[in-house]
Amino acid sequence: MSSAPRPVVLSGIQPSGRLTLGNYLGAIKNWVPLSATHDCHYMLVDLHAITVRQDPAVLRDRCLEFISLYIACGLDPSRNVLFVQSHVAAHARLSWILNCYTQMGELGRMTQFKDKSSKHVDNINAGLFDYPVLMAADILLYNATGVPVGDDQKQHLELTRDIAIRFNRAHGTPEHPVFTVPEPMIPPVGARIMGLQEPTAKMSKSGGAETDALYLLDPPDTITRKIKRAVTDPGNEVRFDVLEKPGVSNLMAILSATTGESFDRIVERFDGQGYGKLKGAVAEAVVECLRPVQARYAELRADEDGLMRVLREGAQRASRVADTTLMRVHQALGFIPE
Ligand code: ATP
Ligand code: LTN
Repeated sequence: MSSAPRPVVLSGIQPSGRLTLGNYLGAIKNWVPLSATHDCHYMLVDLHAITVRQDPAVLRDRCLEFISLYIACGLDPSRNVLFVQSHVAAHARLSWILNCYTQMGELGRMTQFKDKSSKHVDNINAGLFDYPVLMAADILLYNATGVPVGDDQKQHLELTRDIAIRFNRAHGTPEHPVFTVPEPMIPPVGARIMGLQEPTAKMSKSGGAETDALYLLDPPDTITRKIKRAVTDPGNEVRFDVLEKPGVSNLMAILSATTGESFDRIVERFDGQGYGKLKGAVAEAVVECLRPVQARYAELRADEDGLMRVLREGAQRASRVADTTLMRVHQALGFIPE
């Protein structure tokens, strides 16, 4: 009996620092349940990571750390295609083609480009500018219908959709589009976790102060200490108000995303109790949420041969889909078949 094709999702994270609670709550946590209903592809985007200088030995180690963490967070390699972007040549190949369908002005408007180029003034390279085109290639190669990401990636997703629609108009027909136009899948809570020291900027795995981010592999006492020292706001009332109370609102978002408790319930529970009690509860919730992940991580990271097997198999499965799309694009462009 043939069953209808399942919708496809694809997402990725740059191995450009240590994974944070923001990466987990905004992205990975939401990837896990999707394998029940979707064909899931999750990458380590190492080609994207080198838009900022990386130390080669650290990058290699980090990729193995990330893949272990993906699995430890619940991404079973038999139910999800887990792979490294640079292992699938079609990403770089499609990216070149899509460059010719993207305008300089579109890329210049990307807020991530503006942020990163102001942080890395001595290395504003063409790859940093072109980053969203490679991301569009990542997504379009797999015919992804949905892309589960945090809120900060919405603008890149909109550009991907524009590029796909433009290419389809030029080279497809309404009945036979070349590319599937993807939709963003952004979680309602935890979509943007902010820094603990700077709650008006997102918690980031690279570049921020050590105490600004909670890392997935931080020991429990470090997590507790960082949360206890998180910046809060004047007054002592626990209430969700991103403008007036960015620090407290961020702690509430972390608590809600880790325990499932609603904002109303949190306000009720901490009414008249002050920030100290809230911080204690947040610390406990984060430690409990990460405990099983950290335990499983240690076992997985110790088996490097096993991790390499997962990556090889993932690359083979991913290449089959990606190469088929690339050949369809070549045909649409009039390139002589290989
Ligand atoms: P970098 O600091 O190197 O730019 P990053 O921590 O912003 O990295 P990315 O690799 O750019 O992480 O993003 C990976 C995924 O994690 C994306 O889906 C992104 O939306 C999500 N994400 C990153 N930071 C946060 C955050 N603070 N809150 C929620 N989601 C986040
Ligand atoms: N740009 C993304 C990482 C990324 C990605 C992708 C996310 C690269 N390729 C494809 C989803 C789909 C970021 O989070 N900074």
